Amino acid sequence: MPTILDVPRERADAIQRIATALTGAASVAVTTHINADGDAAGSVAAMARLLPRMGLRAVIVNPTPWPGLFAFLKDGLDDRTASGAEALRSAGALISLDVSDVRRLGSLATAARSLPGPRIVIDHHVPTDEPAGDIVLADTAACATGELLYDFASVLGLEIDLPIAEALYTAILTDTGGFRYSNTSPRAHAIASTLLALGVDPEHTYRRIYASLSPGRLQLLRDALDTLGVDADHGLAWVSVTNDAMERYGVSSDDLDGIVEHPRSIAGTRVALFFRDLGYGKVKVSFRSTGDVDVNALARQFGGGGHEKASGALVVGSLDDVRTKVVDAARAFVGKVAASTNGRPA
Ligand SMILES: [Mn+2]
Repeated sequence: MPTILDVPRERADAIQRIATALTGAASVAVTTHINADGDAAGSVAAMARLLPRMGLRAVIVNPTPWPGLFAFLKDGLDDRTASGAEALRSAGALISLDVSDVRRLGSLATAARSLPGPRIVIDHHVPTDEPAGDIVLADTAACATGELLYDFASVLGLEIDLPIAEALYTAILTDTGGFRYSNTSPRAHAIASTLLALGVDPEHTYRRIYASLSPGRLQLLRDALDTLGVDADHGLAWVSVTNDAMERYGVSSDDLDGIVEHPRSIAGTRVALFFRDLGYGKVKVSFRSTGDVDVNALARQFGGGGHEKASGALVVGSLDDVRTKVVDAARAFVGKVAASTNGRPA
């Protein structure tokens, strides 16, 4: 009898292709995008624990250091991130997780482009013109890359032990915004249910991820909220963080995760924006949609991208200039959405 946990045919076929490609690899480098979030870190940790169950050696080689918030997922894993591209080149195969574009591998992108061994991608973003590999399992219907890793284990008959279950639960929990966003599918809950049955402690996991804040993080949030801008007519809200704020409060870029949820939580917000001045003439912009606005298309106007409801872009300019430019573009963009009949800009 079919069940919700059955792996869709195209996914199962791609997983078999991946397993075949990995056969005989001396070691497998597992990587993800710069500034790994919970889905990225959870997926990398899960894959690094699943590969040995296939008789393969796994090394983690990320473009940026493992996020402190998710340190609990990495116990006992071999992290060669500090050796960078060199560690990548000495592996026989590469698996890029939660990455739709090779450029999201940051300092590892050049090495990743020219690896001789199989280059595999498992991802749930909107595909781009330069994926990080040629053997691809990609499905935007997956709530998180962690969902696709659950399918990977399931198709290949790999046992999910407690550390793997915790990694997958973290991936799904964080990418669905704590089971609140529209990607919270019946399947997301069904997988979470099996992970809880395997022993994941939901409250403990919640406290570790969402209730372990430093005072500095709240001080930084206070400063960010001080910059709140709202354009109620267009359903826009935004906040900004200056380049010295992280140092001033002794916080890391992990601590910026979730700040955009505050402007997003204002009634009537259709697009929330978060501007982070990187301090060298570039501003990182996060775009979040609450409903019918495709912010992936908006972010692409600035050379970025991601998902329809969550995207990002790196924009050259001062904080003030970038904010003005992006807010103006967002006004024009949501204006178009309101005027169209199908919820998408023409
Ligand atoms: Mn993801």
